[in-house]
Amino acid sequence: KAPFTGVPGTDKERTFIAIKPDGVQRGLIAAIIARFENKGFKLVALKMLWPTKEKAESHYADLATKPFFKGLVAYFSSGPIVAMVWEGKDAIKTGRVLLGATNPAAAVPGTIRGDLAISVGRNICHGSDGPESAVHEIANWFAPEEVSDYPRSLDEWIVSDN
Ligand code: IDP
Ligand code: MG
Repeated sequence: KAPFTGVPGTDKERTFIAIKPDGVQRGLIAAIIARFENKGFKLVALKMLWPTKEKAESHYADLATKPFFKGLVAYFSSGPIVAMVWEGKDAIKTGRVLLGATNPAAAVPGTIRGDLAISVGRNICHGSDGPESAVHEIANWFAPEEVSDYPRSLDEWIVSDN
């Protein structure tokens, strides 16, 4: 059985994806989930929660020295978010591709931010940027029993290298 944070580099790679408070307020939950679901990734955990300032700070700990950190923590804890774990081959890297560039002004059309957002301070979604942050973020927001390890009969129609 895979550790609940996933196994990077395998079909069990897992990434933490969140719909930020602005994405929830704007009614974009279903639209954002659909991008990941339609792509073929497997949803293994999902919940709505209102982040405390402390949890937002630990989530973004690596950005603590940035000038925008205080505002970022206020933004991320300003309302409920939808926290998710998505699984699949290259889920971390490809998840970032689906989100688009951090600044929506630079995000290409076809990406979530490129299609649905304008401003870097209101870019509607979050995705882990590498294997270490995926492990840290999944463990920051989820308990092991909240992540479901399950087979999908469709998997052989979604993943093959030959
Ligand atoms: P990412 O979300 O694409 O991984 P990071 O550099 O990790 O981008 O930054 C985390 C979040 O901080 C961004 O998604 C965005 O909401 C916010 N942010 C990043 N840069 C700026 C900035 O220059 N001004 C305001 N907010 C920023
Ligand atoms: Mg980041």
